[in-house]
Amino acid sequence: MRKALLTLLTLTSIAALRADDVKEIVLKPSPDAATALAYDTKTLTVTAGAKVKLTFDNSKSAVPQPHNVVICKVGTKDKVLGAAMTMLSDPNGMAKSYIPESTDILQKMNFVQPGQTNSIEFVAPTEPGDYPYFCTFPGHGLLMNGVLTVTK
Ligand SMILES: [Cu+2]
Repeated sequence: MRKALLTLLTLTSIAALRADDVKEIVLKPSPDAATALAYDTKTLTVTAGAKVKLTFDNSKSAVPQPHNVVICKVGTKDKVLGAAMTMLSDPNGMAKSYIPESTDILQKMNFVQPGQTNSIEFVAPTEPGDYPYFCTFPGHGLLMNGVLTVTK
C-alpha cells in the first residue's frame, strides 16, 4: 500500500515536471474570413532542443478547410511547397495530406479536418535558426506559413 502510494506520488511529480518542461504552442486558422487561409500566428519561438507540443486547432474557422502543419529545414520552404504542388496529380495526394516525401521535412501533422484539433510532440532542432512552417494543401502555403525561430 505504502509502495503504491509512493509510486503514485512519484508519477504525479513526473507529470508536473513534464508539464513545466514542454513548450505548448497552439496554432489556428486566422479568425478573419478575409485571411482565413493563413495561420493566426506568423512567428513562433522555442529554445534549441526544447520539448514542444504543437496543437493545431481547426475547430473554429471562418472558412472550413482541412489544414496541416509541416516544419522544415531552414531555407527549404519553396522547395517543399513545390514538391507538395506536384502531388495534385497523385490520386493519393489528399490521403497523404499533400505532404511530400522529403528529408527537408523535420516535423509534420497530417490534415486536421474542420471542427477537429490535433497535436504532435517533438524535440526542437538543436541548431538555432529560422525554420519555416506551413500548410501543404495546394495553394495554402503561400499565405498559410510562418517562421519558428529556434534560439540558443
Ligand atoms: Cu491549409
